Amino acid sequence: MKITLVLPTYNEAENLPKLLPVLMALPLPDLKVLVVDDLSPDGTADIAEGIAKQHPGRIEVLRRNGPRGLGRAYLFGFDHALAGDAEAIGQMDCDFSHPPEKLPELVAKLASCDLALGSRYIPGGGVDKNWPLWRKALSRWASFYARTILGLPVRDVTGAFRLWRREMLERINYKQVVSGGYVFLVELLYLAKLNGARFGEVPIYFADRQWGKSKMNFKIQVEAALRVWQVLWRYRNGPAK
Ligand SMILES: Nc1nc2c(ncn2[C@@H]2O[C@H](COP(=O)(O)OP(=O)(O)OP(=O)(O)O)[C@@H](O)[C@H]2O)c(=O)[nH]1
Ligand SMILES: [Mg+2]
Repeated sequence: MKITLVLPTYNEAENLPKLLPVLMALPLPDLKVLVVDDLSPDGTADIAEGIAKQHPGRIEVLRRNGPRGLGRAYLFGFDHALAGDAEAIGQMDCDFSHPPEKLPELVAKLASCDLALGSRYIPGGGVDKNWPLWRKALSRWASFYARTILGLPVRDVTGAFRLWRREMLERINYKQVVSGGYVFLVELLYLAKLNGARFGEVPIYFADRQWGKSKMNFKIQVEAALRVWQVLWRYRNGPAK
């Protein structure tokens, strides 16, 4: 299966040179990686270009120079991936929180679903053992809360380790997604549900980033939770086709 993995990066100069070789060594010969960098001041994009030269045709680097943002970077990457020949499009963080060795399991899962998710909250999954209790509780609560409000049939709704069948990603008309941050991820799932997606989940252990700076905090998560209601309201008359 031809897979294009969209890898958004912002200041990942430490992680990217470790992650790309691991991805290239997976037993997925038709895997391509699309690095979508938002002009990281630490030179992530240049580093990516250097590594890309060692893997001709398998790594591409896109430099965005609009306003930065994870959601926007994904939408840009999706456009590019769909313009190519990918049969499946992946999403993944670049900081090893999403175990790259689990990607083949997502690929296998996609045989029986339209969207395969790396999931922290099904048996066999988990979150970093060093997370403080408040963060564990908040993350679990956020997933429970969002999935209840939106009726999502999955356990982990804010994770970004995902693999889409091309047809499903095309069908959801993702250009209508307006949320940023974690809610961007929730909104994508909701659109998939409204479009009749079959979901699959693969357990993952989510480890905290070891290198590079964290942008997580309490405020970001609470704000995200409130915005779930906006998502529900936005599609009250159904999604745009
Ligand atoms: N292109 C792009 N990528 C981003 C941006 N913000 C974050 N990223 C990338 O998106 C992925 C997830 O971001 P993280 O900073 O790891 O977010 P998080 O996992 O919620 O929090 P920490 O790991 O604790 O920092 C990483 O690969 C980041 O490099 C952005 O504005 N633009
Ligand atoms: Mg992270």
